[in-house]
Amino acid sequence: MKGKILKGIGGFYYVAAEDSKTYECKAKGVFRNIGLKPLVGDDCEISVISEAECTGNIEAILPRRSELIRPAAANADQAVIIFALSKPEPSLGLLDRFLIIMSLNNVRTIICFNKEDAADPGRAEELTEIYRNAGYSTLSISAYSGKGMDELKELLNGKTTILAGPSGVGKSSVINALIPHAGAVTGGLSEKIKRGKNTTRHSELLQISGDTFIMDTPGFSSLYVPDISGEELRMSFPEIAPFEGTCRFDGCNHISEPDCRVKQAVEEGKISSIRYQSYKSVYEELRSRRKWK
Ligand SMILES: Nc1nc2c(ncn2[C@@H]2O[C@H](COP(=O)(O)OP(=O)(O)OP(=O)(O)O)[C@@H](O)[C@H]2O)c(=O)[nH]1
Ligand SMILES: [Mg+2]
Ligand SMILES: [Zn+2]
Repeated sequence: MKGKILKGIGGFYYVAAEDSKTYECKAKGVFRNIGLKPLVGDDCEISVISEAECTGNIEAILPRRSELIRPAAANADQAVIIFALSKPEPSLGLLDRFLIIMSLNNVRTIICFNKEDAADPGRAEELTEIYRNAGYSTLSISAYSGKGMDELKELLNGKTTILAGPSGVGKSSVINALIPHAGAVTGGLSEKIKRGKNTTRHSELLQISGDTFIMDTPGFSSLYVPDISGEELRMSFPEIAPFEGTCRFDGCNHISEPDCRVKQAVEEGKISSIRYQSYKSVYEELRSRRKWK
């Protein structure tokens, strides 16, 4: 029987099968032998052990459309990254790292700034403008008031979307707003450090309707950009990429080279200086790892 892996905890996989039941399955040793680990979002073939207890074995993983390492997910068509406009304060450097990683994986990303209801006036516009100008789909939303939720729903339609972001920004709250019976557990912020409490511990795929799925994931607090070339880094900033080949020097890194069109665009306010700072900071980090080619 065919099915889809919704969740994996402690060696068990929860598979929504064709008969509309969810089976608790183990993955047979055969996967380990070939170095394949079932992922949430995988389509698979299962054999039923007990119909009454809804238990079974995963026999085969069907070919993947896409594969993400962190958060681990198979078959995601796109990602929605959520940051709160405040509480917790958004780290744009972290957001930019996520965008680089998704670009390297060829996964389209939509940016959502949540908690619009609690933000200072003008803050939502300020941040959405930075990212819209850079070329991203950007929404300002509120899981509480429902603002922007219809537009978000529209963007999710017919796709499998992975919902990612730091802890406490409202990922699970957004899921509950989209799927009223989802019952995702949500948590407050820690008083002292004003961060999330890592309420969601395991990724879980949920069905919004028909072929529309969304994955809740645990919050992250740091992201590692893999060792990539200078060109790959430049290409993963959609507002910097078009300048390739237009500066005085071929392969200009847009750092300290003379006659750099990117630095000029930053000075003229055509490229956000916040985004350019992120670019520079990742560039320096990659360089300091000394694997720079
Ligand atoms: N003011 C406001 N608070 C919100 C909104 N959405 C979520 N919250 C609150 O933010 C806190 C964290 O929400 P969660 O949904 O648990 O956040 P999360 O991103 O799933 O966090 P982790 O599971 O820890 O990664 C809770 O206290 C929510 O009630 C919103 O739109 N406005
Ligand atoms: Mg959560
Ligand atoms: Zn340049």
